[in-house]
Amino acid sequence: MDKDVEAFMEEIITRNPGENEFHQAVQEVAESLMPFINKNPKYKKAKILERIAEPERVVMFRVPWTDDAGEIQMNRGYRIQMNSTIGPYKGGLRFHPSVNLSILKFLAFEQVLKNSLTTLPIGGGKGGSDFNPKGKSDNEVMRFCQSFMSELFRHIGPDTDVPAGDIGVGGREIGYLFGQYRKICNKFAGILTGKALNWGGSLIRPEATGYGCVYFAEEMLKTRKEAIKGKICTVSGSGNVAQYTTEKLIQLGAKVITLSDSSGMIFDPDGIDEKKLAYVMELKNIKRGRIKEYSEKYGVNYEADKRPWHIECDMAFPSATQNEISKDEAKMLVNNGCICVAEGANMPTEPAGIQVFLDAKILYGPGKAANAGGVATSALEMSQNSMRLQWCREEVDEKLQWIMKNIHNSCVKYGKEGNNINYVNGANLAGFVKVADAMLDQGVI
Ligand code: NDP
Ligand code: 2IT
Repeated sequence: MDKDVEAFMEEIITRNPGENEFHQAVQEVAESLMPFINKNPKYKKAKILERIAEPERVVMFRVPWTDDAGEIQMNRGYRIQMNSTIGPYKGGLRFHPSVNLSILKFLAFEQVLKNSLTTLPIGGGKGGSDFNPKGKSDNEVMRFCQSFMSELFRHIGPDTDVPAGDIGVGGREIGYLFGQYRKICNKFAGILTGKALNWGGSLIRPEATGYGCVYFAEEMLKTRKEAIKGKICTVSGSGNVAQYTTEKLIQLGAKVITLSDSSGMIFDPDGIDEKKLAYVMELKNIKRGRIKEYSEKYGVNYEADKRPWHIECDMAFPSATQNEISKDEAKMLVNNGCICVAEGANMPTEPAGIQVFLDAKILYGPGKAANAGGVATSALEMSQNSMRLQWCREEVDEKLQWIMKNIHNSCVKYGKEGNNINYVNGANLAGFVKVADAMLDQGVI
């Protein structure tokens, strides 16, 4: 490891003991940025790297609620307000039993650079709870969300911090959270994104992360005179991002052959068509069932406790969670002829796996660039709320496509290395410069 990165990381590890995911995210960025910062002493002198790795504010709170049996349950809520230099804190809420400070700080840190890349005026934040929505009734989820918002409301606002969805938080949860905010604040305000269309939501927001990821992959392919049509694709996850990644890939003529959840994966060599995808959406979003049921309905293979990366493909779209592609799985993908990996999830590839992709010079689009379409469209939802207007589907989709092209251009500008584009360096540098310059402008605060 570079000596400056090593010294910097020692400090990060001492200040944030045990927060492995946070260390991982910061180290990747520090490795990209250190040579640039050393060449540009203004950033070094102002200690920008040290400052962006320290949240502006962390809120942690008790979330008590009563289950259907009348038993009192207790969870922990969080909101990490990481950086508001270029706009209000913006980023999702994750409800998953694994949620802790390390995971939310890594997500908030990534979010700052991602949001900067979108071209829109949004700062970075992330929040959530160790609440597990699986197996809970709608009423239990509602009571949990109401209790969560009964504290969160003090810390958010249309010009302060605007949360949205992430793992375990979709339209249902955003509805309950918004309702509680409206009741206790007596305000109808754009304090969350991912709202339903009939109360302030934006068209295309549910689709945006998946669609955006495919648009980004398309831009990457163009640099090698390739196209999506006819490509065999593996997708992991079967939630919001996986579903709309699959939908767009089908629309563009690709064949999606896998999906997964935390219990296992399905392999459908004939491809998941629109009808099968509609079944997945009903299964996951309404029945809240397991992906295994797909294999029973369509008579395809199900592998318990497996991820899809051993299946031969042209393109891979990790869309479930962090660290879901190991070094060995990355090697398997490359050896099987995969030419493009576009990350719908945040930090899905382990550092050693990223190195495999970079060494093989395949098209590797890191999450903070490839999945930025979701938060970008959230920012478009904020614009529509501010104007009290609603744009049509085509208008939002056009803006999303333009934004993904722009993010790709920024990655090319900052990541070009000879004939190759290093999208990791490109995204980290492009995201950093905008925030860093704004921090210089605004002084030591
Ligand atoms: P959902 O909750 O809708 O879906 C998550 C999917 O990933 C489910 O299939 C879930 O399986 C699976 N999954 C979750 N945790 C794990 C785990 N620990 N191991 C294996 N599988 C797991 O979430 P999203 O689709 O919204 O989010 C997926 C990823 O995309 C996350 O990394 C998120 O941060 C990222 N992202 C989301 C955006 C958005 O707009 N929603 C925007 C940008 C990035 P199961 O049902 O079994 O839990
Ligand atoms: O990781 C992400 O970018 C999200 N979960 C979306 C955040 C948002 O504010 O729309």
